[in-house]
Amino acid sequence: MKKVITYGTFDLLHHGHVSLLRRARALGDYLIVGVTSENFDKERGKLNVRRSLPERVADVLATGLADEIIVEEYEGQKIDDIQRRGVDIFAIGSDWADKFNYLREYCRVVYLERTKDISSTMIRDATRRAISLGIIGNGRVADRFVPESKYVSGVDVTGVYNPREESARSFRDRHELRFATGDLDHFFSLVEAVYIASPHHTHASYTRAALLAGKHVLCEKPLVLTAAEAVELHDLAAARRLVLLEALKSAYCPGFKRLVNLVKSGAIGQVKDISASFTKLVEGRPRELTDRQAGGSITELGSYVFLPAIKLLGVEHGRVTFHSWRDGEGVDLFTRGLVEYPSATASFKVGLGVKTEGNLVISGTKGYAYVPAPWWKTEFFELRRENPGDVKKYFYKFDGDGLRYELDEFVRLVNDGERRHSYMFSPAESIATARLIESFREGKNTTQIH
Ligand code: C2G
Repeated sequence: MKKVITYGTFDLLHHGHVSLLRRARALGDYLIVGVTSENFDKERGKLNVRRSLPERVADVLATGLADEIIVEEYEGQKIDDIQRRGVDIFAIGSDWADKFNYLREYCRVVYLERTKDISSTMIRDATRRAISLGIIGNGRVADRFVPESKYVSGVDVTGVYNPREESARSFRDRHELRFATGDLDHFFSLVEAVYIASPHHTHASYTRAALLAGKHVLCEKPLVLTAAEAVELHDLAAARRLVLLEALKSAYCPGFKRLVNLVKSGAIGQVKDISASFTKLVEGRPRELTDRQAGGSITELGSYVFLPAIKLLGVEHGRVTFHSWRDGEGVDLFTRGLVEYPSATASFKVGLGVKTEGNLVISGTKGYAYVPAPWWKTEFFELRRENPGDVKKYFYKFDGDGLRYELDEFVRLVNDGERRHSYMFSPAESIATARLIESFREGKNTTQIH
C-alpha cells in the first residue's frame, strides 16, 4: 500500500484545497492529511485563521478524500510523521516549491500545481470587509504599527490624524495611507476604529472623543493617568457597545499568556512574590524626559511591570510604596516600588536613566518562574524547582515588534459583536494599572533618592 501525506491549515475549505487533496490521494492508495493546530499556526505567524481546528478537521473529513486525519502541532513534526507512519510520498502545493526538499531523505516529495485565483485569504477578504482604522498621533510607535498591521487580516490602516497636518501628511506618504488630516471630526467621519498613539496626556481626551463619535478604540499604554478617567472611559465604551482596548503588547503575546496560565494552574505552587524590571536608557531629550505632564519611568514603563502582579495576584491590593530618583524638573529617571497583597508582594524597577537586568521572577511555594530579559517580549521562560536539574523550558514566538498580537485581539473583539472585553487585559486590569500610575503621580508613599 502506497501512503501519501499532505499538510495544511485548510481554512474556509475551497476548491483549491479539494483539488490538491484529490491529486494527492491519486498519487497512492492511502491519504493522511495533517491539519495545523491553532497554536502551530500562531507560531508560524499565521494569525488570521477563521475556523477552529475541529471545524477544519470536519471540513477535510467531509471531502471524503482523507483516509486519516492527524493534527500538526510543532515544527519538525513532518519528519516524525513520515518515519513513524511509513509514508511513501509527501505532497504539497507548488506555493511551497523547494521548501520541503529536506524531506527527500525520508520519502518522495511531490509539489502539485496550486490552483490559481483562489485562496483562503481571498475568501476571508470577500466575506468580511476589512475594518478601516485610523491612527491618531504619528510618533515612533505608530511607525512600527503600520508594518505590523499587515500581518493581521481584517483591518486596513487607512489614514492618520495629527493637529500638525504636515507631520500627518509625511506619515501618510511614508506608509502609503489614503488620507492625512488635521481635522479631528473629518478624521472620525472616515474611519470605523482608531489607534491612539499620541503623547500620554492626550490619550484620555482622544479616547473620549473617539468613543463619543462611535469609534472602537485601541489606545497605546498607558490608557490614562488616573483611575477615575479609566473607569469613565471603560464605562463609556460599555454603554455604547464599543471596544476599548489598552495596547499593552506583553499582555497579548503568546509566551506571556502561557506563562500566566501555567502559573495560575499551580505550576509553581502558590505565588508569594513577583519581581519585574524594565529599564530603557534614552538618549538626548526625547518625549519620555521632556513631557513635564506625563513623562518619566512610571508612565512610560510602569504598565509593563505592573502587569504580572495584576494578572497573577489580582486587581485589589494593599499599600504601594515607591523609591524614586527624579531629575531637576521632577521627571522620574528611576523608580523602584512594592505592591503589597494580603498573601504576596510584587516589587518592580523601572528606569529611563538607570540600567538594570530586565527580567521577571515569579516565586512560588513549589518553585519559581524565570523569564530572562526582555521578559515583556516573552519568547522563553523556565520553571525551576529546588532540584537544579528539575527545569522545564518553554519557547514561544514573538514576531516583529509584537504589536500584531494586540491588534489581532482588537480586530477579533470588533468583529465579535458580543464579546467586547478581552480576557487578556480586561477593563478591570486596565483600571488597576491606571490606579497604580496615579498613586505614584500623587506622590503618596514615595521616598526620594538623590
Ligand atoms: N492550495 C492549493 N491551491 C490553492 C490554495 C491552497 O493547491 N489555491 C494548497 C496549498 O498549496 C497546500 C494546501 O492547499 O498544499 C493547504 O493550504 P493552506 O491551507 O494554505 O495551508 P498551508 O499554510 O499551505 O500549510 O504545515 C503546513 C503546511 O506546510 C502548509
